[in-house]
Amino acid sequence: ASHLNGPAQPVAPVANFTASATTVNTGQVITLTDASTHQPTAWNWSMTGGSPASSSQQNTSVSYSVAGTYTITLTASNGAGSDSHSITVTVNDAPPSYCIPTTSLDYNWISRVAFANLDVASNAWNNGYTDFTGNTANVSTGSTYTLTVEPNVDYWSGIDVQAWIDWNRDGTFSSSERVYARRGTGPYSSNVSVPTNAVLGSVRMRVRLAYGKSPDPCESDTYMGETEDFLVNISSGTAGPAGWVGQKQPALSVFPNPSNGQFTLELSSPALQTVSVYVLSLEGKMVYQKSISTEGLTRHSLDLSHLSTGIYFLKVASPDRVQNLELTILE
Ligand SMILES: [Ca+2]
Ligand SMILES: [Ca+2]
Repeated sequence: ASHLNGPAQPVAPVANFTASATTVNTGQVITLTDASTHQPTAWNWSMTGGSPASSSQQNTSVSYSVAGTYTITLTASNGAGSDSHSITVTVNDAPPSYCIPTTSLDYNWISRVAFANLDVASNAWNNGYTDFTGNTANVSTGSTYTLTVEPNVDYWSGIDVQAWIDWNRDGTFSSSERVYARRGTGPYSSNVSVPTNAVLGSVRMRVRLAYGKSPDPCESDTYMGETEDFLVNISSGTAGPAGWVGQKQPALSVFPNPSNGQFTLELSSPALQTVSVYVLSLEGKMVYQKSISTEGLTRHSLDLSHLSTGIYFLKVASPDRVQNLELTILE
């Protein structure tokens, strides 16, 4: 047993690392710090889809230009062996920046905005502009929702209420994106239809009340009035089953379908939630199960290539309901 008193035997590393964030916007840098044990001498980072896509430094960083779900793997090695550790990161589209209009006088302001499930009351004029983008209306393409604006009015004549939704998410409110316009006394209420080609995810809605003129979404010289901004989360009305609008179930789609067993599941969820994903055979036997945390528009790979060809049933269960979709696996 003399070797017990000899030099320490080399031990293969146990790979580990920390990430500065696991949910980021496109372009945002994630710092990755090695935390492997047993003295690795080489590091190999796999960051497929990122910039850079790989690194051999001990510590590194990565960013992603396209929204999605990505895997980061560190393989740490020394003379005794190697080990790998992986994490998943979620990349969301960075929100565009918007012009901020100002207003000079505290007459005639917005006291309430309601749209779909959103309903925000505000007590007073707030230097002409209030950012309410912490409040989200959940809508679906192809559906119609009521937009209601309640004004607090000191001078009735010439009140002009307008609203825009940045349907194409390009950071500007174009005239074709004006969803509401009314001059005169209220009620200020109208139906807004969500275009079928609207960009999915979070976009901005701007509501503006002016006096004596039709407000531009950006101008800063309006006499009196107020502007309020909100978020509108747009889900695909064709992917989700009818009746999900305004509730918390994610809209889902799967592509390609049929496939050879490699599917991508796309979920659009208005709020953070955990859903259970099951795949059942025609006989009702569970052949796949996965738990997914989702918020906003996310994509997840479903690897069913180990299953034999045929038809399967995908079930996505949220706390409120179960949604079903047929999957076909081909050769
Ligand atoms: Ca207000
Ligand atoms: Ca736009």
